[in-house]
Amino acid sequence: MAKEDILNALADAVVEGDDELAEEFAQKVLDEDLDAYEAIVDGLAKGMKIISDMYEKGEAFVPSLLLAADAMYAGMDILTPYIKLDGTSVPRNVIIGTVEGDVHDIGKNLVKTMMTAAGFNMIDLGCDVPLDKFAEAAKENKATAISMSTLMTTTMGGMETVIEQLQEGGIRDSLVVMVGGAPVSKTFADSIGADGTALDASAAVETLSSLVSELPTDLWSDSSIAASKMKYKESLAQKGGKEKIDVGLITAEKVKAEFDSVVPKFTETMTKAERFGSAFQDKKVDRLPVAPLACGVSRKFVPCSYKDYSTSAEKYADCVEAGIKYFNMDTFVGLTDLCVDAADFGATIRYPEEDTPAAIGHLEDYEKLEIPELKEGTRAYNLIQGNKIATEKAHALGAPMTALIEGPMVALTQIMGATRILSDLRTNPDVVLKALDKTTTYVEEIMKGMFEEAQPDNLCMVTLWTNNVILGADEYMKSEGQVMQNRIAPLYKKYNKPVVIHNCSDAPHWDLIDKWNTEYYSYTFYPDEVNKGSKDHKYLISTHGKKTMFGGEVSPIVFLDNSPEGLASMKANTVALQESVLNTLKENGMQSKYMISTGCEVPPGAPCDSITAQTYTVAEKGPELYKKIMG
Ligand code: B1M
Repeated sequence: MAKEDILNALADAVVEGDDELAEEFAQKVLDEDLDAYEAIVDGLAKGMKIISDMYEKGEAFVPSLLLAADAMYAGMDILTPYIKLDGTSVPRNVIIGTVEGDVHDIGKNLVKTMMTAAGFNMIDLGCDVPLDKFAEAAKENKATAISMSTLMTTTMGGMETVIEQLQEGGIRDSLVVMVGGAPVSKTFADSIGADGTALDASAAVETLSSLVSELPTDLWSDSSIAASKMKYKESLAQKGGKEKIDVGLITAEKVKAEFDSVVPKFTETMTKAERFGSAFQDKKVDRLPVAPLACGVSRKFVPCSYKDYSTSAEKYADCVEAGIKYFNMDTFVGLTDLCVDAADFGATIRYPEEDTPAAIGHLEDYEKLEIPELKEGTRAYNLIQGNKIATEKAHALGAPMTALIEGPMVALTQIMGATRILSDLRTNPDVVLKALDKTTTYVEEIMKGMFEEAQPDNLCMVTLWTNNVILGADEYMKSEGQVMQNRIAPLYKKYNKPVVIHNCSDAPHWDLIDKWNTEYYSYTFYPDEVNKGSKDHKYLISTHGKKTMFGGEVSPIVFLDNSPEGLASMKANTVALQESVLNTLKENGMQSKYMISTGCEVPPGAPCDSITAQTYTVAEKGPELYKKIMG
């Protein structure tokens, strides 16, 4: 077989995600005495680049990438021992991980795969990595680079801390630091003193390779480290200490004091329930309803920790009450965290004080998954009780309550790990579907508990994976889509309740909204993902608006900025969004079917006055805008 044919076969094996074929042709490389390194770069890694480019164009989905990575690793295991070193080359160790507080690891795993393909020796610390572990591992392995990912704005600050720790230890100049993940921009990377960032996994490798090629040698010598330490001390002396304050608690006090001093704060002609109910039916209202998902932020009025908010029924209900009152929300969407079902299935959950709880210690065996009994002591039981009290409190304030639970697929990925589920969905679908059947049964139990016991006005289901960024429509319909269609949506109907869906991600499969007769759909709009199917209110109202009430669109990230400019821009954007929504409703012969909200939970560390910049602006300017546009 010609060399070109073998290299192409290796690339094809990776694109197809066929690990047996990758092993077979890797063996052929050795049998034919071809160069192992060339086979990795021009065969296996080339295949990985092809599938990665297809993903970026929306032509392939995450499961294909994960299987391609498995095939690439299978081929590399055979070839790597035969790479001929020139005697001078040293292994280029790269420490990789997702920073503390963040459990998103799909993107990090893809970056790792591409870096491995480029010849770097990756030392993977996993996700939710304690910050000091990065410097520790770098020192231990005399690393060439550190690659840090985060998907959440709440954890971005951790990257700066790692860089400070590297400086303190005198090893910052010994290596390249790259940071990345959806919220990381070039400006952010520069501001924290990172060497570079990149938009996707392929670009990350190119940037890393170029940065590493510029690194001088002898960076790990004692003298170099001592000089680096000295430099850091000098720069610290120049900067002065950095003050870190919790703006959240301080602004909560401010909002409360202001609110309590001028009760009633707003003169409104409709109660919250009347406004929300009318908008739901597209009837005339005094203004559009508003309800950002600011659950973790609302706890600052109580105040209580995020753990209390998400595990104590009473505290949860107190936070709901405070959120409706002080933020003037027209309903409270009770997102506690996405690990409630997972905890009851036995997954270990971490409850950081200032962050959203996260599932860790995923369960190993599908066979061991047992449907929990919904009884006192389970998190789901607690959530039902919490929503029962919260509904009473919300009603006392004239507001409807919207409880929230995670859907069957979110639960399953929390229990077993997302990377694993998404791969197994292709290679072992029956096992995944059986497990999905179990999480669905538990979700159904919780739904019944909510409808019969807690009786909130609405129950919102999180279907995170209804998403073109992760799964194609066909694959989705063969997994969660199927159970949503055949079991979950009918259960809503059985209890005569509206189907309310929260997607929490961009580019969903919009036609599913109709399939499930969805009556409220909460979405996020990402302007950068328009080519993958992310849509804004103009599209959604004109295509699905008559049947479905929409809300969301505003990125939760913008709430982190409570500088005077940040607050001013939030107010201006809120006015602009209302104007645009109202005009779109009017153009489509509608009156009010839309809620101003956020596409996902506002980071729990956000200051309260960034929330009121939205909610109070709607209350203050909404009536005037509504009159002007709708008459
Ligand atoms: Co969550 N989540 N999530 N989530 N989730 C996001 C990130 C979010 C943007 C959704 C939204 O707002 N609409 C939002 C963050 C908002 C914010 O910034 N504040 C969010 C939230 C809020 C949360 C929770 C807090 C929800 C809750 O409980 N209230 C919770 C977090 C818990 C925690 O971490 N403490 C949570 C949980 C989860 C799941 C567990 C259910 C699941 C993660 C599963 C897993 O990874 N193991 C999940 C998912 C899947 C998402 C979305 C839908 C998709 C993320 C993803 O995997 N994308 C996401 C919305 C979205 O982005 N569409 C969302 C695909 C992946 C291939 O892309 O990771 O961006 P990405 O990686 C890319 C690039 O970024 C780049 O290359 C990669 C490949 O091309 N890149 C680098 C990555 N690292 C790089 C490093 C580099 C360079 C480039 O240099 C070093």
